[in-house]
Amino acid sequence: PVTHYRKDYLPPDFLIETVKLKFELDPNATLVSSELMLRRNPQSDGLAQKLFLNGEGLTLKAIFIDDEELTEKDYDIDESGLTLNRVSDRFVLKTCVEIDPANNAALEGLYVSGDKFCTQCEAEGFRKITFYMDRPDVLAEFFVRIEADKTQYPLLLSNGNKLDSGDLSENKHYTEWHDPFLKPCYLFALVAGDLDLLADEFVTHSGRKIALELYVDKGKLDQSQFAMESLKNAMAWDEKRYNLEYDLDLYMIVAVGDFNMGAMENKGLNIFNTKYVLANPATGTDQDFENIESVIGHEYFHNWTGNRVTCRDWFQLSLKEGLTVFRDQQFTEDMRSKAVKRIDDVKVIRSYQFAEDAGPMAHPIRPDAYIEMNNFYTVTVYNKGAEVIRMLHTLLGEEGFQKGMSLYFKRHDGSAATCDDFVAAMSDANQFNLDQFKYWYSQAGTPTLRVDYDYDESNQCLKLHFSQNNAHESASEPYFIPVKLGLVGTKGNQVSFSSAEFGLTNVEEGLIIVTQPNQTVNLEGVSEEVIPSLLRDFTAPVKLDINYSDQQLAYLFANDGNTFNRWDAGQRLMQRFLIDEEDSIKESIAEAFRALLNDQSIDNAFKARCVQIPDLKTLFENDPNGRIDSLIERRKTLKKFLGIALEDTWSRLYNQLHRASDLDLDGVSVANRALKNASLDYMAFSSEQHEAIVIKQFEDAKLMTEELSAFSIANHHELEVASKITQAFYDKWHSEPLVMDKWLAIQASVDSLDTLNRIQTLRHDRVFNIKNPNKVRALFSTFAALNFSQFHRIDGAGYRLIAEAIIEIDEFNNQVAANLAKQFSSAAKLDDARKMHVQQQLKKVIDKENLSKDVFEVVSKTLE
Ligand code: BAL
Ligand code: ZN
Repeated sequence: PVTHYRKDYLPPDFLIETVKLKFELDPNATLVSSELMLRRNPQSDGLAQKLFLNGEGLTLKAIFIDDEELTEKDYDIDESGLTLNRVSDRFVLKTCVEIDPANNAALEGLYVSGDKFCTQCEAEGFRKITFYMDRPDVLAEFFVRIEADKTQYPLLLSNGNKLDSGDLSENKHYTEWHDPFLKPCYLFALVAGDLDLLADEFVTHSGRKIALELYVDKGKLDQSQFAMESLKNAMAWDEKRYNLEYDLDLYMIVAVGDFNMGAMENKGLNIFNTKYVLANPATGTDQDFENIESVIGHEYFHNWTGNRVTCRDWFQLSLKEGLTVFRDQQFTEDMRSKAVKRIDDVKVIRSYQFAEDAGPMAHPIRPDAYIEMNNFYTVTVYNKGAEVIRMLHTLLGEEGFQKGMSLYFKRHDGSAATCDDFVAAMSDANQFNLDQFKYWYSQAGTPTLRVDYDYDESNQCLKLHFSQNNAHESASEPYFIPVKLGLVGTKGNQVSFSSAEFGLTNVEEGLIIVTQPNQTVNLEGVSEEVIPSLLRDFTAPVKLDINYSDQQLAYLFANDGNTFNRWDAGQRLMQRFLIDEEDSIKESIAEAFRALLNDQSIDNAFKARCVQIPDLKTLFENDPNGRIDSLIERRKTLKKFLGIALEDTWSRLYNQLHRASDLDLDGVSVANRALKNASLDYMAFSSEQHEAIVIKQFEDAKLMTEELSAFSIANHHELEVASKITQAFYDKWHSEPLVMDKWLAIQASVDSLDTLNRIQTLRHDRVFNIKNPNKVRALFSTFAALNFSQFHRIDGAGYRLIAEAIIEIDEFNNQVAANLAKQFSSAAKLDDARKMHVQQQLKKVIDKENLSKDVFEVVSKTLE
């Protein structure tokens, strides 16, 4: 396989001014006619005599240049595309190709899902539709005509505005579309089918009326209202916070059941995985609603950060993804609880991104090389990318950040830009030197920020000694690290401080910047002995290493004025038991929980986060020795201990918060349910009545959050009633695919020796379909990611299950197979016995005939 390097970027030799596409849709034999107006790129060296166009799996039917049919000597075709052997400065290329969407199980390009046609072109799927310069820096104006059978496909959609439609002979019809905004081909979309429509309208701040159309499978309209509300909220939010208005007159979203990603921001025609559209209170959990709001927002926000300004090349993916994730995080923070959202986002960084940064696929947020671009749609590019943007926001403030955004759009609207362009706009708009900051873009790995401190009472000075340690080989330069901090006094008070160096005068919270490998920061005017509360709100994606005593941690958990750090202190306290094996500390944890849970002034959503024990992925990542068996055992021990020690508290909370009739989806109700169900989970270790309570909650449930919690607790605690509940859930929901995904996922995550057998049975159930990515993720990815004990079984059977699934899936869907292969990324940290099993299984994978480059890239790096 070929490796592509960022340093090799060259501008395209030709540009495409306009694209005219005609689709004659047929599941097995769709004809795609294309007419490209090409001209030499004035920014190229002007010497190219040949032109290469990407094209894969296309059967060429006709080819013309300037209306003259080409002969075989005029062009060459191989498995990657078409080379035109003699080109002039300006010409029109016409091609007609045939493709087979019904047999496209890779779900990339044009494919059939259910009985509709849809597309997915990012990153490089357009080349499976027609011959084209499939690269994001070629921006063109698209005209699209779609023809299809009128009965089967009454709806024919593409990007932009509908220009025309009408009937044709043989019961066919057509529509014609024009997208006035120049776009790269990865944003092209087409949908054809027979769908239900939820229509609405949004009036922009300048008074323009935008038609909103949400298309779902027949019969699913009762699950589509929340997505529409989310869209309108997102449109209003982007105007208010970023002053960004929608540009076309029509915004369409189509939900499809077979989709590799979560959703796709195609201009004016988003295509969504049903998982991020469909939900009503009976079918979707509180978490589902939050996810839908966030993904609808994310794709909408791409209209500016991604579509109006796109990426010059795929190495710049974080330019649009890091920024848009940051924007969707802000949206959720503004719509819901800021502190709780921050906790949830940091958990993703700590459990998934830190692990990726420490594993074989580690890469900077702007990668330098790839074999298969699809492998780089990662938590690093997306979520660490968002952390890097958040640091800019922290450093420049809301106003400075918005000034930077305005300059970025002023400079780059309608074009393809780089990460450097973005940072330059931020820097220039604020006259803020970001040269050192840019190492966040070029270096991989998670830095550790070590802090020691001493207090000089006579001078009222607190000295903070920082040292940065950047573990990854690519990270030789020190980072520019913003550290928000406060000081907690002995009476739970926030103690003020000053710093001449950082322009802070008598503040209770302030921002300092660590730039040196070793650096001392003096805080003056500190009137008493304090505990420093550092990296508040996780102002940088680093591991903070500070040597608090157990008492200090418990104290911060009870008293830190920053909600995020308060939660973090609780997590650190639990790790003293889980990783450091301090047995005696479990009493203090129970005490701290009791105080927290009895405090009426604290929000229940926050309480629910605090009582969650760190997950095994995070613990494994944090444990220098990666002791799987000990971590699993100690986590179980702690949970059971807390269940029993706080028995009365859990059951009091459960009874207080349990309101069978409470169907509301507002923040308080969601928070109450989260804490109530966490309580029930703990109660299952003690209360004699817990089984009866679980059954009652399951039977009475009107909300999926309630029903699923009961189902999950019954399974995870292996209650006697578990199999009955599992069957009842199935009987009720077997015809709702998204609910069946939950049914599969919970069973796959049960820590029981029987789970492997269960998975073997489930994969033959009629609700399972290995060609559907949601099903694969529900059963196999959940098992590998969340069922630590069974995936890492010492006999290697968990690894075998996943390796065999990878081999099977790679036959038809390389992306899904490669994502599953990433589940082995912790291999290097495993003990010898497990490592040997992983290697054995991965060797089987790499020896597979016709292994995709997607899986090859992941597995070969893991085996290195
Ligand atoms: N651009 C791929 C899907 C997303 O990040 O929105
Ligand atoms: Zn995105």
